Amino acid sequence: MFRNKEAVKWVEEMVSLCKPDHVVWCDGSEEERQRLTAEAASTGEVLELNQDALPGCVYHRTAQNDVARTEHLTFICSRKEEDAGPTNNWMDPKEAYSKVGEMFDGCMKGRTMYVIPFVMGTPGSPFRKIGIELSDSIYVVLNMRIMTRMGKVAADDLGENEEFTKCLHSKGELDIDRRYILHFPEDNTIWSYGSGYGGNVLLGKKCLSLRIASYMGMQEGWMAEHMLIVGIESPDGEITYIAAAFPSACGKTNLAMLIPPESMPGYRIWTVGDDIAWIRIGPDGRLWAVNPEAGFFGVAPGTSMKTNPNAMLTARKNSIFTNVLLTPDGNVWWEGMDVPPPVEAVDWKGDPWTPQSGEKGSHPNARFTAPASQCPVISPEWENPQGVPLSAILFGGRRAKLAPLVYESFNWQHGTFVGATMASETTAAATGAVGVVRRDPMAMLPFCGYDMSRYFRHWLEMEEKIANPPKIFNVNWFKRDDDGSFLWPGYGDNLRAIDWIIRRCKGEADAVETPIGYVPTKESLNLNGLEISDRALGKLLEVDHDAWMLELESMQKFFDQFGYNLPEEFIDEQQALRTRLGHWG
Ligand code: OXD
Ligand code: MN
Repeated sequence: MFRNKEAVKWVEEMVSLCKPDHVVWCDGSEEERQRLTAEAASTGEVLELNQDALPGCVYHRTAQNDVARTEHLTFICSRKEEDAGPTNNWMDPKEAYSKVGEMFDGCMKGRTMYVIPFVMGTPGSPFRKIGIELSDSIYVVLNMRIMTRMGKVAADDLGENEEFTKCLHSKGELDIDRRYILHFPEDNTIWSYGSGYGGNVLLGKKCLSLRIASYMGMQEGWMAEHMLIVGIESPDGEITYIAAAFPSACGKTNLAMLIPPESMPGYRIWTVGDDIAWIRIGPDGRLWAVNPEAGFFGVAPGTSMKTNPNAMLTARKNSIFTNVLLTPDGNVWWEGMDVPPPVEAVDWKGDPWTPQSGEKGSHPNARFTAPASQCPVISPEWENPQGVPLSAILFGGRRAKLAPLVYESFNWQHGTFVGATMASETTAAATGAVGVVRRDPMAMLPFCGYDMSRYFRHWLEMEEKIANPPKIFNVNWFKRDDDGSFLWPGYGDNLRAIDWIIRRCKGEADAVETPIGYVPTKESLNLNGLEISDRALGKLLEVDHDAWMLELESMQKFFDQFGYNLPEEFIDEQQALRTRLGHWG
């Protein structure tokens, strides 16, 4: 299957390092899936679920210390420390290869190494990237099979000469003290040791398609972003594409598959991607976005037939469920599934569980891995090698206070500043405290593969190359009232804010100019059929002068770490915001 000499040579080198008992070259066939599933089932690595209820589905539990991305163990190993920037962990590549090389040495004795060629993007597209992951985990192979175009198709696409990303993974001992996720941008190489959690080990996803690709994009003049992509069809049949960056577990999958409220007849949603966008300038001077992935790795808890029926339907077959609750009849359940819990079951840790036990049955970061092609509203354009043209880019996060429901930035530079000053309450997708506000520029803080101040400059420099830039907006579905309750219903009703955005792009919706940007007038939002008090709406659209003054100080603290490397444009934007607030207050 493999003609690529470079690939064969590299695999041989890694085999002599890791010393597996066997090496299996994956072809991505159905026969292979069945064989590997049976093998993993025989060792307990996966469990076959009830094949009547969930055909082709399997279940997996990770180690209890290995349930989320471990940002403190994730490193950018650029040759120069300053190229990793102040927001990334850095390790000298020589030290990294030697220290973690010792861990890889002999780590696959008694195990099999799977060679997984994969394509991120549509095979044959000039914009796709090819990687080869070597892993000692069948769970990884089965996930990569869903999340990427994997096997023969990738080996064929690679052909003889092309560059590919060298991805090496071993579960190692699953010991958190011997866990490292290393990126070598200058060598187009990723090493992941000691974890079995998706974000750390499905190396095509965060590691290649964001960290390594963001570095490639900076060099090659395109952008790799932590964004969903969705097409919104309005009642006149026109489809407008938008991309939206929200931090992990803030509802990208829900927005990408949104069901329009009944009171908005004629609208349809077309999913292109739920997590990653690769964005380039098209011949028409617009930005065009592709989803490099082939599947969804979605957060299960909170996903239900009410909140995201399309995700539930997508994951009904040929899917993998990780760290959810397992019912006695081989089915799955999680908190927020909106069906009664089983009377007794086995929880994500493998312990007996009852609804009375007071413990969560599934881990808050439990996941489903499901093929994008099974999504009932997958866009007919989702595999278009050229991507889809973007009319708007949205930034957003979880903010109980401050950020209004939606506002539009004044221009590209201001929009870049809005993205760069994004903040959000932390979630269970990464280890560490949950619910703490942290700055997360463009939702890329954990995923930018190089110095973030250079990344900001890359965004700013794109401006003059984009003849027809999309408009940039900020949204916040999570604003709370003084008693802690959410002011906005969220989910399907988020289409009302999106609808305003689309009409703004067409110059058809009213707004008030405020110091932070254009905020909708109450009348300009389509609120047909929505019960919301005038007071709540007022709070949702409010721009609180004093709170924004404090926000300026907090932005400053975040920016301070970049020192003189912070783009001057951001200092200008901060000053301009301060002046506008001064005139307004
Ligand atoms: C993800 C994440 O899994 O952002 O998409 O953690
Ligand atoms: Mn993500």
